[in-house]
Amino acid sequence: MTALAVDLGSSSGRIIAGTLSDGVIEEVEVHRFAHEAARQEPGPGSAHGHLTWDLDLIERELTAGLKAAVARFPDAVSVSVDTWGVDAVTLGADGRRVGPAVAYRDERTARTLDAFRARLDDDAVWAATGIAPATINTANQLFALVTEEPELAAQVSRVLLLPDYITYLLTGEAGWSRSHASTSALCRPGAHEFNDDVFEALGIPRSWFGDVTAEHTVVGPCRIPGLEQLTVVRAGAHDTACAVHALQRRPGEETFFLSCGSWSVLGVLRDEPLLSAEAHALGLTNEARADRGLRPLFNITGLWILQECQREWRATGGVHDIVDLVRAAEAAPSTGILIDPDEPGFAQPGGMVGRVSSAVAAQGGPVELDEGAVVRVILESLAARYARGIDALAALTGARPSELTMVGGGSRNALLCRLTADAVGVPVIAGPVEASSLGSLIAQLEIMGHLDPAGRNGVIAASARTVRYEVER
Ligand code: LRH
Repeated sequence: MTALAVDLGSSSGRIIAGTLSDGVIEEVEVHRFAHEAARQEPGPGSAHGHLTWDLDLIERELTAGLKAAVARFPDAVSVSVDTWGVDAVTLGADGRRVGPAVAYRDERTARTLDAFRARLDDDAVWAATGIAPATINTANQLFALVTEEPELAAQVSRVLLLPDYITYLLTGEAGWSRSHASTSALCRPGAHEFNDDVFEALGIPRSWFGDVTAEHTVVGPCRIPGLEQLTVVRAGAHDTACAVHALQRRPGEETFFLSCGSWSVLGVLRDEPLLSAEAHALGLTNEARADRGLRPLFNITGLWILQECQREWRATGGVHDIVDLVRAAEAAPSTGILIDPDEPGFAQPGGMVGRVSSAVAAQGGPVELDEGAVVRVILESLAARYARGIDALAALTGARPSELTMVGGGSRNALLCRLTADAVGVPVIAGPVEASSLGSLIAQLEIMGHLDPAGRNGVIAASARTVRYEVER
């Protein structure tokens, strides 16, 4: 029997079919499409313009992809949707979208940050939610909406988190999935309920949201013609929550993880949030898993820095293929100079090659860097940031990993894996690459009663392709 994972990332969407047989999940990518946030110019509706997602394209691609998946896998029984965090969709009273689907990197939250802090400062956000204050958070985005566009806000009657919006299209059922809701900074620590005080302090209508919806649950039958055979489930709405569901647990040990995509998400699995002042000072954030547990973590600006450089090199006819770039980086001598990926400028779109080069030159490094040298600086800097993050997690939990599991697209980057093993000082187990989809598929099979959670470790071991990198230096 087969389950379907809809995994929407910030540069591509994928539909992956997973068939369970003899304790192994065989994954097949049935559909993939590219998409990206695009700038919408200022106009009558918006004085500033916005960086927006193309939800029409995403909806079209997902529907076509699911139809192709069902045609190819007639035994498909279930589907679940996961996406990146923090973004949400505004709906009017008729249940249709109102206003643009603004992307979390839009500058509206920087423009309204002082006003946000005047109502809820960083310490208050942390105390009320256990989430690291950040301009990308849903709370900041909705505050920007009510502050800058009150007329548009007045037309909104409901806000659905992005994966829940797609689930709503598939089923007609509204919900606020806990793992994704936890990234909003609108929930109490632990993310079992929304925090009404946060809504009130920020002037965000509480009526826009219902209650936090438990995951590992069935939503209902799919209502899209041709897809009625699918039961829609909430396997985990946030991509990182799904990814950590595909982690093997070692008995008696804390489970650490590094999920490497546009973001590098470095954390540990826990039952309770880590809420100390030290955790706040270190920039920790307590997000939720799909299975009622938590995953305290650092959201680090990750391979986005490299992806933005690739975008520029592609436009200017430079080397931009990732395989060629990693080869060039391997051949490039180390400058010994690191950038700090946490610098807010590295989270912004555009001009990334210049930003990396200036940061290197400002520290006395070479002024002219070729593609390979730029990539090497980025990867060495990420590896060093991961090592600092592991030290911070060790200070907060009293535990260190004996090996570090690295999942997501970045786990395919052998140079990054080797640099990480050397910087952290423990072997890296790289893979699976598609951890979010594997986690979603496992959770779906558990929810549908086809897989006993007690056997999860064995299924992961049999299904996940991994490569081990030893510490070399
Ligand atoms: C990674 C991720 C990450 C961030 C976010 C915006 O895809 O979900 O956890 O919170 O995107």
